[in-house]
Amino acid sequence: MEQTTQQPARKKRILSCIQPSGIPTLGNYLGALKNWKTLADDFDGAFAVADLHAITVRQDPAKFRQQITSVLALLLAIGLDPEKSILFIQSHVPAHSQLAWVLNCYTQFGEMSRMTQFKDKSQSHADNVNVGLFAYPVLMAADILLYQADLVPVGADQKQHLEIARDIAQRFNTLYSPTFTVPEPYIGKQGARVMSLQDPMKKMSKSDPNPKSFISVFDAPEVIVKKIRSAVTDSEGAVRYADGKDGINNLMGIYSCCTGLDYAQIEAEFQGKGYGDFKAAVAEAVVEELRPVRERYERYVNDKAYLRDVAAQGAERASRIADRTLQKVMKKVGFVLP
Ligand code: AQP
Repeated sequence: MEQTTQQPARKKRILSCIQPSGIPTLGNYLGALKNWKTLADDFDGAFAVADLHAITVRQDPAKFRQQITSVLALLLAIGLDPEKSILFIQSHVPAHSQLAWVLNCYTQFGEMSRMTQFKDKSQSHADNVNVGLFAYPVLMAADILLYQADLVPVGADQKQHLEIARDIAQRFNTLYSPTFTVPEPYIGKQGARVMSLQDPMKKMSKSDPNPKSFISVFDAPEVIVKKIRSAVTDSEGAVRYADGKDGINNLMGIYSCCTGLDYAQIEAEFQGKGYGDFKAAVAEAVVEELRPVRERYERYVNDKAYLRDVAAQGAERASRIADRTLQKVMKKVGFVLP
């Protein structure tokens, strides 16, 4: 009797990146990193330290070098397994810059001009509105398309960029022949959008010049307590989720992410209590949430040899996939291959 061998279904590939533009914040952690371990279990995951993206804003070389290593150690500390997922540093895979150049020539100036992140960042970095900042979404498209990623986790702020990556992929596929997988957004378990502790209308950002506005994932417990104690609230004094109470809403969101309680349960817990008690509880929950990450991070960050091995192995695995895609692209465009 003839036997049919059933191939196991290929897991979908998911790609996610984080910029080493500072020390990652509680926002990066609750909004993205915390979910990456689950994604790595469910999908074929590739996770990158997006150092090329980070130089769209001026970086101090010595600090930048440290931040890159630090973010790689953090990927290990959140539980990603380098044997299972591909963990790599973007600049170690030259195909990212090469494909980005090619894709620049398949992207219209008008499309890029509509990107809201460019408009925002060119206001906040008015002294350095560089071409890299403008072309950032094209590099992001190259990141995604090189790996033929099926899925990309996106927060609200990155939706427009994923749309552009899809448009570029479709355009190229139509002009030549199917080359790129057209990526879909991955809308996972609602990741929190954490806001600045000093200006809760603005998102918490690792490059914010005011360190009181963010909690870094490596802040010591006493620093976390101090920063939450000085978080902006309002004069009402009641812990409830409502329009116009951005500071309290933000702290409730953080508390909810760390404890799993919903807003009604939080309101019940703090009924009749003041903001002092509430802030102390939020601080304690954040300290406990970040404690295991910080402890594991300390172990990895000091093991330079291991980090070098992880980066080298990751770059090799990533390059194998990325180079295959780049070769296809170069051939279709008409370059003479070496
Ligand atoms: N405040 C936030 N709340 C929830 N999620 C957030 N992310 C960033 N800030 C928040 C998510 O973290 C992932 C990695 O982000 P990134 O480093 O690639 O870039 P970013 O969004 O520009 O992060 P920052 O901290 O604001 O960096 P800078 O200050 O350099 O611009 C992404 O999934 C992002 O959505």
